[in-house]
Amino acid sequence: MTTLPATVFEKIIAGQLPADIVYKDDRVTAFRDIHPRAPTHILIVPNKVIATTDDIADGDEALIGHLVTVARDLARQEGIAKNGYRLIINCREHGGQEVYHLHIHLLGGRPLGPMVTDSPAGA
Ligand code: DGP
Repeated sequence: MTTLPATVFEKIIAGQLPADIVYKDDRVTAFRDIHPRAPTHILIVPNKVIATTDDIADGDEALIGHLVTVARDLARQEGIAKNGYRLIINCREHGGQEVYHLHIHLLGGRPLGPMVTDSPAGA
């Protein structure tokens, strides 16, 4: 069995790497993104390791729902719920995933523009 190296998010959850943590409970940790793309840019991550959305098990349904309700509550707390915001989960290479520990990006505080940048290759 191969043991994958711990990601930076595992280290943040374990308290081994500093981060601006805005919420934590026994299932979920949320902290501000180190390279914010919007006035509010928070990452909501499960405390247990799930590498990508493709690695979510059927038994994780309640946990994934919890990630979303935490995102909803943080959006209200940040004062961005009324104007709206965006939740993003990137998966693997084509999704642009950099850190292989499942996370939801909560982005808001300004108009966020088109969902995906158009490219000549098209959709
Ligand atoms: P993604 O591309 O979806 O895997 O996004 C990963 C995000 O994680 C990216 O926006 C930058 C953020 N990030 C990477 N390393 C760190 C870190 O050490 N601390 C914090 N707070 N965020 C990080």
